[in-house]
Amino acid sequence: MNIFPENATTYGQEIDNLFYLILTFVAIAFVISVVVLFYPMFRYSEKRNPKAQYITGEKKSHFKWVMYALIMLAMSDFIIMYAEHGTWEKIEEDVPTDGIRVGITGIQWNWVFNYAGKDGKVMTADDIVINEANSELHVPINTNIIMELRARDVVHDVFLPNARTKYDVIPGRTHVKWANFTKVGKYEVVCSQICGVLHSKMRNYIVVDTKEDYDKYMAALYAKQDSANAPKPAAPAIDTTAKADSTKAADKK
Ligand SMILES: [Cu+2]
Repeated sequence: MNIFPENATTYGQEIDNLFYLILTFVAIAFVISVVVLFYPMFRYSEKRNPKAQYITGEKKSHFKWVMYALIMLAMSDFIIMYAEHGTWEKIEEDVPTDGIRVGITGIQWNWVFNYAGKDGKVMTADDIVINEANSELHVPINTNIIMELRARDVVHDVFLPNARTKYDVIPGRTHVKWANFTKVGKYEVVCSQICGVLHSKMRNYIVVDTKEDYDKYMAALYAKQDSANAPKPAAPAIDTTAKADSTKAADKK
């Protein structure tokens, strides 16, 4: 049985397992609560107990039941914390350094994607910026994708259901998250904090390509950027050349 969207990352299954662990504890707590609530209604009905009892809870025999509940609650919390700390560390603290860095910025109302430019760094002047409705962020398969998450105007929430990744993005802060996709496909990037009237339009995609397809896609993007930036035959271009020549001439002397 799988009640979740398809998992497409290396750590997604760990998150699902944690969900089921917590669900198990909650289900047990629910059953116990329902029994504790309804059983006394029958056991101590007016017919069987015409005179109501007044219990202060001070006697040990009464107080122990409070302690049992407290111990069970604390134990389940500790077991969950013990089970999840490795996953938390892996996802939140040990962010890989090797991989591809991308920028994902929430604006009213779109997700803006930044690919590194020729300098290999994101969020610099030479980035390739995709700011279109329902746009796609292409990433290669089996590679660490390091995502710099930001918000420009209000609080948004990056949600990648298929990567089991979700994070509130707050203007002025950068948070780094990562994912390593194991399946080729097209996966949603949505906003899950109501951020204004067109919040529901914040639906973009991460497209996981094979490495060859990704290289082809990026080559085309860079070529497009190059042609857009190509110097037009105008005065400034000639000026730059003249300057470079004079510097060379100075070096020779
Ligand atoms: Cu939003």
